Amino acid sequence: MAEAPTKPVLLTGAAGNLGRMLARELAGLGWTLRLTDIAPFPDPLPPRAAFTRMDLADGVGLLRLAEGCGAILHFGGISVEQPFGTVLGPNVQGLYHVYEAARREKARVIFASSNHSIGFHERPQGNEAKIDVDCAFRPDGYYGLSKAYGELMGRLYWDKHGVENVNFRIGSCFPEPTEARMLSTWLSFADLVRLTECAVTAPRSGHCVIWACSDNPASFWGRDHRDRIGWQPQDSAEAYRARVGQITSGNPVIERYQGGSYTAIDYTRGKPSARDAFDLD
Ligand code: NAI
Ligand code: 15L
Repeated sequence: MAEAPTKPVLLTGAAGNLGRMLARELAGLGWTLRLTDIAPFPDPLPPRAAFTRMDLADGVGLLRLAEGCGAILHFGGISVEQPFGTVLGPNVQGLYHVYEAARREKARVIFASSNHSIGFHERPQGNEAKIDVDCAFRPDGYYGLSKAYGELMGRLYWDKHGVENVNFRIGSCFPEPTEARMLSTWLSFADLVRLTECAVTAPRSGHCVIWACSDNPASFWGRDHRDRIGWQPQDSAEAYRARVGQITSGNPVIERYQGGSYTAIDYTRGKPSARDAFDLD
């Protein structure tokens, strides 16, 4: 276990599923947290934590909240597919406010990106190669597009301003896998906590992107920058195969692509019947 960070850490999205879990677990590691969300924090406040209710649209508020912080864990915003206009404010403008605050504080940003930034890559079959983290963005909706934008924002702020950032391309972070796809994409809560610890406490990160899934033999994903922050996942979805391995959608679009059900939302291209129908991809 690494030493707790010496400076406070700001956590956006603190009232969300992952935010609540991180608040509890990181406080348990002795971290001093500033929590924020547009929604009220539903749990008792952990020790050394303060909560401020705020919209990510409030750029000045975020600047104030980030004062003195060494890292910003950015988990707030729209977390599922939504219309373009709904995603835009929180996930694009809000992210810009987070990066401006990080720039002023010389803080590191830990960004909760998503597999949906690359969701239209096909799932590898048999011995087909797994994709590396520098693969092309292939967002599977407006939400995934906002995550691709978020990763690129990190690229820009590192290249131009030296703002370090670690982008977690999260698969499916839930207490347990609930369907066959998650045998590939599942990230356990404990692996996310360890990943967050590594991302914040690593001496240097630069701009890096991590496939944030557990040590799943069926993972779709190959190389990334985890060595830079010293993270290795310790859990595996494989133990759940007997329970969820048969739970599939029966929809050929969903089953073909890594992003699963998100790829089929408002999908108008026609049925993919054979791989060669997509020769021009
Ligand atoms: P969640 O929806 O439970 O949490 C997001 C939080 O952001 C909510 O508490 C919400 O109130 C807050 N929020 C929304 N709009 C806001 C605004 N305008 N201003 C301030 N706060 C706002 O989502 P979850 O599952 O906790 O995910 C956290 C992050 O991780 C999200 O960014 C999500 O995109 C990302 N992620 C999560 C995955 C998962 O499997 N849970 C997978 C991939 C990415
Ligand atoms: C995500 O990005 C979502 O935030 C989460 O709710 C899941 O849908 C996850 O991706 C997934 O792909 O399973």
